[in-house]
Amino acid sequence: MKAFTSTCIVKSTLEACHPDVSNPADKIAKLSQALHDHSYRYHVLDEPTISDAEYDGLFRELQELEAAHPDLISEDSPTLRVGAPPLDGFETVEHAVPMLSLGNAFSQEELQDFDRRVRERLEREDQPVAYFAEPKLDGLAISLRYENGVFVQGATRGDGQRGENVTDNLRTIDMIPLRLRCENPPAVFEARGEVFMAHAAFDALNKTMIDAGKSPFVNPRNAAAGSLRQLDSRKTAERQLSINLYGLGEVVGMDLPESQSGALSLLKEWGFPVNAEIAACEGIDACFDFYKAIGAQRDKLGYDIDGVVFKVDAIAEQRELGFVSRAPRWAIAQKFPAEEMLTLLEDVEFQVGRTGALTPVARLKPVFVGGVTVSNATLHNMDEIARKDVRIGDTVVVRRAGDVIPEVARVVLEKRPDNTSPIALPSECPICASPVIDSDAEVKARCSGGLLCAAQRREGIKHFASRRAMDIDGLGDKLVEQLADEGLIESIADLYTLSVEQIQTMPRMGEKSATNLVNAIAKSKQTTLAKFVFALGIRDVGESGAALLADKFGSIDALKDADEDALTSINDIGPKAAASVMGFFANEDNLAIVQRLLDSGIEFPVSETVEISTELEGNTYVLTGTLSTYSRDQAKAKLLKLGAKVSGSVSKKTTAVFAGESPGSKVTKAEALGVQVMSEEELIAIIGPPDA
Ligand code: 9MJ
Repeated sequence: MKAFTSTCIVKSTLEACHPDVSNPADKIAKLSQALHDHSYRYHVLDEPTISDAEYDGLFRELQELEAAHPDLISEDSPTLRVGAPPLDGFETVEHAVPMLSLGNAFSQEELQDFDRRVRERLEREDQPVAYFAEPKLDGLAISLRYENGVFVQGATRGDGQRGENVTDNLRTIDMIPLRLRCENPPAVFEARGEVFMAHAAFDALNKTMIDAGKSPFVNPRNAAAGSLRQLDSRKTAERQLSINLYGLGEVVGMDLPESQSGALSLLKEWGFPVNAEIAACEGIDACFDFYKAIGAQRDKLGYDIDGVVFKVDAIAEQRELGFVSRAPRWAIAQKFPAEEMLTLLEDVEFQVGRTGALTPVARLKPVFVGGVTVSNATLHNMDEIARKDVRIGDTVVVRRAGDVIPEVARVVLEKRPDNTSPIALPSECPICASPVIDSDAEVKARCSGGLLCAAQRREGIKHFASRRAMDIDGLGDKLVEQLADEGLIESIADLYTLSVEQIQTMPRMGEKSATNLVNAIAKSKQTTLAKFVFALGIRDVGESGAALLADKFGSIDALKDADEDALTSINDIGPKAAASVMGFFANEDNLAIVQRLLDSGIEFPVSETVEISTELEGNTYVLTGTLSTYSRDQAKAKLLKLGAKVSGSVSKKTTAVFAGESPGSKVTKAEALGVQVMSEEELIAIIGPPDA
């Protein structure tokens, strides 16, 4: 417990801890309950009733009793907050319900666009939507899992599907209840929120770091991330981390609240800290007013926020709106304007990406902006350079918003000296000297070297190893660079020939880390066809495109032989992606690499190919209202797989409208146009029930 401010004592609580109980189990239970209560009063209600010293006294008493009776230490004992012995690494845990990311709005217009999309989808064009507003905390998203009311697991967001198990570390955060404050806890309850570090804690931590001769953290967000990701949770316990909860994950054994505001009330009632600066906003104008009001108070909050999150309040409406990619359609983060600083543009170099695209990068006189020191910033492409009229030697405005890559926003022309020089696109690749192609059809110029170009190969290897591709644990960008610098790998296929002895020869690589890497590479051989296709890095084929290709063709052999008709028969695979797939497999070097990968033992379960239904091919459907067995996105995906098109609006070309509950104006329009309207039962008769 940290820094109590009140010294007022509630006698009944202390007496409750010192009753005439000779039974140690009862005494431990009573002391634990009293410590849980005081922690809740201090952190959630902000109404402490005992002093620091008194709390410490109770805590020590419990520690002594537990030391004498280790078999009586409960899973949610307050003494576990001091940390546990160090771990070798964090386990990965799967989120039962994915953790979402948020779409961003950077202007009032973008916020209004969001609102318009929401109203259109909800078919209530003329009625304001009830939103709920929350400050956007700038920390790390986490999920806390309670089973039968007891905190059992805490995880980072990771990629949204899987995160790191940081339970021991989270347990050290006093603000997190180790037990839900409710009578009949549900079987499973996941609370989601943000771990962050308040300014006071950040300043104190940096002072100790500097006093100890260590480099300080650059901003509170990095300090929070560094503290939460300590393998020794006793170190985390020494850091003053804060947490606020703002959502729910998996919940089993109870009815969900009907609104976001209801979810936050429930979280607060059950002992979780919830941000105080939250508000119901009727309509988007009220949201923008809230955004301005919070922006004005931003410096006085005592912790970093980088914007405001607006969420459609009614959970039924959230369900109706669904998701796009990993972001909900029912929420948006309105960001505060990016931080900007002036500095000198000293030089420009060209970076070569995985597909050969050349990106001009400004080398800058280092400048502190948006919480970090920036010495490189993207200039995007030659058109942007021309549009902004950037020259070497200019004073430029550098912008960095949140996590995004720093960019040169504009030139300060008034400060332009006489001796600036223009930025020219090189005619040869700076890495492999192959000719650079600058076609009008594309924004970016490209190196024509393909796999001959070391930069393209390196970027391809980084992509191949990344989490959503082959997921080679521990093989990050830096290590790929190092392996390539040492000449140990030239292509993705070389990864599977690496030995412990070879890796060990590299600087800062012991036998243990080399063995771990070789094991991780071997482990990646068990994968799925979708991930493998994505990992190959075929141009214009992203993660969902790769999944569709894997579904349709079922094997690399079938995909290799696919012609344009077969490829473009998949909804969402257009002629450009089809040409890229065919181009990739027409290249002998690529074929040789794929063969080497397969020969090294990469395996995926052979999936059944999904036939395109002739029944639905050429049909266009519209989904409206709330379906009870499917979400609209799931129904759409299934229709797409079966060859149908799915549209957002009804026209004479619409084959049929599938109407769930409260369908609204699309049904009226269909009837007016003589388009068939079908029920959810009829939909299921055509596409079958949802996959298990
Ligand atoms: C933050 N960072 O404060 C969400 N968040 O909701 C709040 N983040 C969120 N909500 C859904 N208040 C996904 C992320």
